[in-house]
Amino acid sequence: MGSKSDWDIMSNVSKTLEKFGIGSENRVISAHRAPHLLTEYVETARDRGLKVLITGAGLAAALPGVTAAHTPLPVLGVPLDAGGFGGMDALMAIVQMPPGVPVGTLAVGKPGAINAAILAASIIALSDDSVRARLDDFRAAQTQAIADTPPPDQA
Ligand code: RP5
Repeated sequence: MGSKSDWDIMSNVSKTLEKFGIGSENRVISAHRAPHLLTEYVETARDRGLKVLITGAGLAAALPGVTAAHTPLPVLGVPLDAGGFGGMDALMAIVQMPPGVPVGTLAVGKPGAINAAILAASIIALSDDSVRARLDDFRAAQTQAIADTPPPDQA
């Protein structure tokens, strides 16, 4: 994430990944304030065994795009509301990548952070039977938890 101020939302990524038995590294590396550190981190990510990079940033939100520029790994981007435009600024910055350098862009804020982790689990599940089984269980439990009628006092 681009700032420690993003952690309140981005902590939902690692919490969700844990449900699928997926470990993660959590790092604050700003594309604007620490550009050289970002380059080093991203360029070594694949050789260190990382499979998916989940990025979250607000305001100009360069982090996801710059990350994608430095690696062929799948890069997911979570736009964050850091004030001003309700996260629309970050959403537009992250989703509008030039052809050839994709960022899988999620919803603004907590829903996006949770879905980024689930999408990463789906990618990892393609080559990991344990994660695949947990993902199937998660989807089944989610379906099971949906009531097919509203509570009596709202009917
Ligand atoms: C972005 O600027 C960060 O991702 C954060 O969302 C926003 C504000 O950062 P701080 O000023 O709180 O460090 O780079």
